Amino acid sequence: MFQLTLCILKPDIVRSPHLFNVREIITLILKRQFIFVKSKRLQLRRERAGEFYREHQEKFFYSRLVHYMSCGPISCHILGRENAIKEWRSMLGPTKVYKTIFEAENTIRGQHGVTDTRNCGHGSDSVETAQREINFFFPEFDIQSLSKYENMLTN
Ligand code: RTP
Ligand code: MG
Repeated sequence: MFQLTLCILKPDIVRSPHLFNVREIITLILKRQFIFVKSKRLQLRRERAGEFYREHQEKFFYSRLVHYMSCGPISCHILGRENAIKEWRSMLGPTKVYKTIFEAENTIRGQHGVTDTRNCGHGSDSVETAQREINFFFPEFDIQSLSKYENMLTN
């Protein structure tokens, strides 16, 4: 099933002198047959970062997560593809760094992740989350226009 998902490349991937990593990751995404539907680069305020990750507000890592996500520009993308949600998360790899060492060295987090928090990328985890997260960063985007992008792929 054709789906949209939200992809975020987190601050230490975007921040100079690592700009090359953004290009490298975008190339990898294109090679996996995703389309970039919309992209924007922005810097989150602390409150907005906290709101985005509010489901984690009781967790011990919430404060450092919010600090990290608001410490520099992030690169946000709506990606489209067959099973985009699962495929993008599988490209990202596991949240925990130690898991990438043994099971998923060849993933984006395996290659570029630094710690469990500074794990370089985000991907929506369900259709409902993808809708909410796309709307969070791209309120001007009409999610109902999804079929238009699907047609771009099939025609
Ligand atoms: P994401 O939401 O960013 O795509 O990551 P995820 O589903 O793989 O992981 P999730 O459990 O939703 O955690 C959200 C983000 O919180 C940071 N985190 N730090 N133990 C820690 O220090 C820890 N655990 C999670 C990561 O930045 C993670 O992506
Ligand atoms: Mg998550």
